[in-house]
Amino acid sequence: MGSTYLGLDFSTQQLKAVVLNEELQILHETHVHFDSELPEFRTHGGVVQKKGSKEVTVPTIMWVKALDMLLEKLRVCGVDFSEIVALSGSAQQHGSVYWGKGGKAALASLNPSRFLHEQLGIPSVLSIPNSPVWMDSSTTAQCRRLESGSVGGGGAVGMARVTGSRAYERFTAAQIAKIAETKSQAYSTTERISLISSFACSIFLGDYAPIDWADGSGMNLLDIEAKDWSDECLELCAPMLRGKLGATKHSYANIGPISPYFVERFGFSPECRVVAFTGDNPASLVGMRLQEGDIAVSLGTSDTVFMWLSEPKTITEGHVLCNPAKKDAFMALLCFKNGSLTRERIRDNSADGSWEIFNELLNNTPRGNFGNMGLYFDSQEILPNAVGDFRYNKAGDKLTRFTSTEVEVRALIEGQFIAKRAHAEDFGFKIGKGTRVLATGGASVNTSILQVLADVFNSPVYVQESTNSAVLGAAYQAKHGYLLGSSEGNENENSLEAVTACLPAPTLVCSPFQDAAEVYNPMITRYRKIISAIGD
Ligand code: ADP
Ligand code: XUL
Repeated sequence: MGSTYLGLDFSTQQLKAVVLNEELQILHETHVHFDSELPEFRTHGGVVQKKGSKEVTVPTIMWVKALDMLLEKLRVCGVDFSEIVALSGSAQQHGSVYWGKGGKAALASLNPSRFLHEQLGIPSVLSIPNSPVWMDSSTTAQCRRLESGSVGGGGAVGMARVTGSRAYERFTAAQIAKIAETKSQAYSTTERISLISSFACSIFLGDYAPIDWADGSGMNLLDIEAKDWSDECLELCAPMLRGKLGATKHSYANIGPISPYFVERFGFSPECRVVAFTGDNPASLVGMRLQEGDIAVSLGTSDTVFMWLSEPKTITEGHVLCNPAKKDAFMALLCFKNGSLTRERIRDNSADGSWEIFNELLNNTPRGNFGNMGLYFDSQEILPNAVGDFRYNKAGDKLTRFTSTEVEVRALIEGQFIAKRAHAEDFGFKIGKGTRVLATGGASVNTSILQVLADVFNSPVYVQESTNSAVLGAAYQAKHGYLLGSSEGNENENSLEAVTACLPAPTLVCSPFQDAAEVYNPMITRYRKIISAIGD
């Protein structure tokens, strides 16, 4: 009998799963797409947002129903659950789940003859039915309050020094603070607050799962060097919070055996281990086997850029998180909210909804786009802090539209990558001779887009076999945590590097053209001028 590993990813638009063998090769892969397969929740792009509102939520039970469906799909595609020796998962970051007074008891006594969503979707289990998610930007007042305290010496810089980020609207502290203020009754009956990652982990564990350090770094509550909640942050955020958050654990902690529900309903082995779940960006870092000096660019619902850091640094534009692969390391993360959904909007308006036509238009325009530049922020962007469409011609005049669809398409893609490079350089990233750009996420299948990425970064772009690095990372962590065991011995022998050494190197897909630096270096300078003017 072979041993296998299960990885899950509760991403913004879908729930994904992968089953890997001992050599970490993919045996099965499946997903549940929220908008199309769970239409009763009326999500758009996986979330619910009233027109004109900054509030963005998800009915928490949708993720549970998606899990019921996903497990059935895995059964149908022939997965032998009894061979899975360990599982782990990842989830969109920052979103929060509120367990009511009956949460712990419900998790411990799930009836295997019924679906999970029938048993968990009741008010005594979930004290607040809708989870705020990372796209929410309704908590500016709470952010200002969090930064007005004396955390780390006070202000945005003090908050960043302790928690790795200044107070951000989508981060969990601001979201919890808003719930404690506006839904104080429901807050007071909340027994536990989970991140989406630790929520999903709790279901498999049959008990409240700890929040891991990497995803916990996206909350403005964790002291990322002490690896414990900051009492100052907790006090500024909401009453009685330490007890509601529970303990924290490192990201590959082997936390316990699987709940009897899964043993009886699906035939999992009672020995199957549950390894801590983490955020999708930390899991992607693991899935891409990022090395120091590399830069990873993930092109999903959000676009993100991440890098390995050996030491933390204090920065107010971007985030420092605990590293999910190594306990004493860190990672840098930049998040751009307007990723795939904005690319889809321009594809629909300029290319008849076809990626093929979109790519033709992109390939038919020269690097530098005749001096035109565009920035497109459908919803309030994080980096830079802006919303709307901004188009400029060679002379720097602001335009309402470009003269052709091909100029529009190239302006979008160049603008998105120029922003990524400029903000990564602000973070301290330096392009060198050995720089590798590792691309992942849904849009990384598109080599026309990746060619622009290679040119803007003047560096080769690599991909791996699967574009779903978060779900792969989760499965690698399952093996990593499993081999370490609950005793946590053999850290070096079973480092993530050692565990994943059997995998092939990533594949080179695009190299920059000779003139790339000459074309794009001045455009980076121009981008900085444009965004400082937008900010004025
Ligand atoms: P998430 O994990 O955030 O749900 P994914 O990383 O799975 O998202 O990416 C999904 C996105 O991939 C879709 O919204 C779609 O726009 C994009 N995508 C899929 N195929 C292509 C393609 N050929 N070119 C560009 N983008 C694509
Ligand atoms: C990261 C962020 C998003 C979500 C969804 O800070 O908000 O990337 O994790 O992918």
